[in-house]
Amino acid sequence: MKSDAPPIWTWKSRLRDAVLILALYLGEVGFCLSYKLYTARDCLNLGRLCVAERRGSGVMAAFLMPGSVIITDWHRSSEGKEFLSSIVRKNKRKFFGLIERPVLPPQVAADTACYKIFVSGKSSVGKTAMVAKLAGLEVPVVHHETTGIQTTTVYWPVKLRDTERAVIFKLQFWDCGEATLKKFDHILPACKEKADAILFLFSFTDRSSFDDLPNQISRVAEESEHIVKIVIGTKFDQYMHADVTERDLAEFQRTWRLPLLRMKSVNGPRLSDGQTLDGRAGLADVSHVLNGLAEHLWHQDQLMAGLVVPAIQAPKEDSLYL
Ligand SMILES: Nc1nc2c(ncn2[C@@H]2O[C@H](COP(=O)(O)OP(=O)(O)OP(=O)(O)O)[C@@H](O)[C@H]2O)c(=O)[nH]1
Ligand SMILES: [Mg+2]
Repeated sequence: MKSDAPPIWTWKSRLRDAVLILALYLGEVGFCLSYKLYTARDCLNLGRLCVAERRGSGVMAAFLMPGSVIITDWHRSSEGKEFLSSIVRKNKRKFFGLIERPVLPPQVAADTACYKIFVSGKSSVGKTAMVAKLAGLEVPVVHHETTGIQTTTVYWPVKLRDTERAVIFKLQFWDCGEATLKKFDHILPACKEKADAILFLFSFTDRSSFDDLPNQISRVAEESEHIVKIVIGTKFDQYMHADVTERDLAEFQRTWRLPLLRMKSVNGPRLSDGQTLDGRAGLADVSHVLNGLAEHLWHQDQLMAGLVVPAIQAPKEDSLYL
């Protein structure tokens, strides 16, 4: 039977359909390809972002070269000594009450920057001893477990490298006995609340405290983005009996990319009365730690304010604060 209706399949329509199918097929392939490329690029970017995030604000931190933010030996200059006289008088460290603070002559006025610092580490690693040494207090020779939280304020004047401005750092250390921390669940959140820095302590004479660092960092630094994280090796004066080698430290820094400081928390020389600790000598022993801390705190503030970009560098041998 013949029909007047135009045939459904003509060579023209077949050609058109073939072209259409080919175009669709190519388009599909193109779409798939571009989709795959897009997702691959995205994954790459995501990976980069994650790495930057982890390095810049998460567990891994930006690594600063000592002296890149502040002038490290400024406290030895005549101008620095003038500022230092606000925290040392007649070679004695000054101690400040709750509503007191260092007083400077009007012509050398400086801003004060306040920070909360949580000191973390296994029992007897030297947390209380370190804070005492930084504050110019008598370092306890025997270990007495810290019960509860002990806060100590330390003032430290620094000169910023870029603006040449002097700033007084008010560092409030939160030291908590490890036993208390484990016993009461509310202590760790209280110590971490609004903290600007966490110091992870290990002892050079206690290998287990060093091996425990990764565990400690991930436990304590959890959800602590934008907080400065610094590792401090204590009992460095006992170097001859060290259980942790320089190689271990280099390996650790390669993996974790965290700043590392060394601390000798032992009482320094005393003044002529044979009793009072020599404040200037005590500060000279700890200036590298106070400078390192101040430098990272200031840099973190600048990062948060978007004034600088994260400086991710590989730690170098000479980039250790000694
Ligand atoms: N030689 C030397 N001894 C240190 C140093 N740091 C701490 N110590 C000694 O190690 C012991 C324990 O130090 P603490 O500071 O009390 O330990 P902690 O970490 O506060 O311990 P908990 O409060 O129990 O968590 C004390 O006898 C200190 O004198 C150091 O740098 N050098
Ligand atoms: Mg203690």
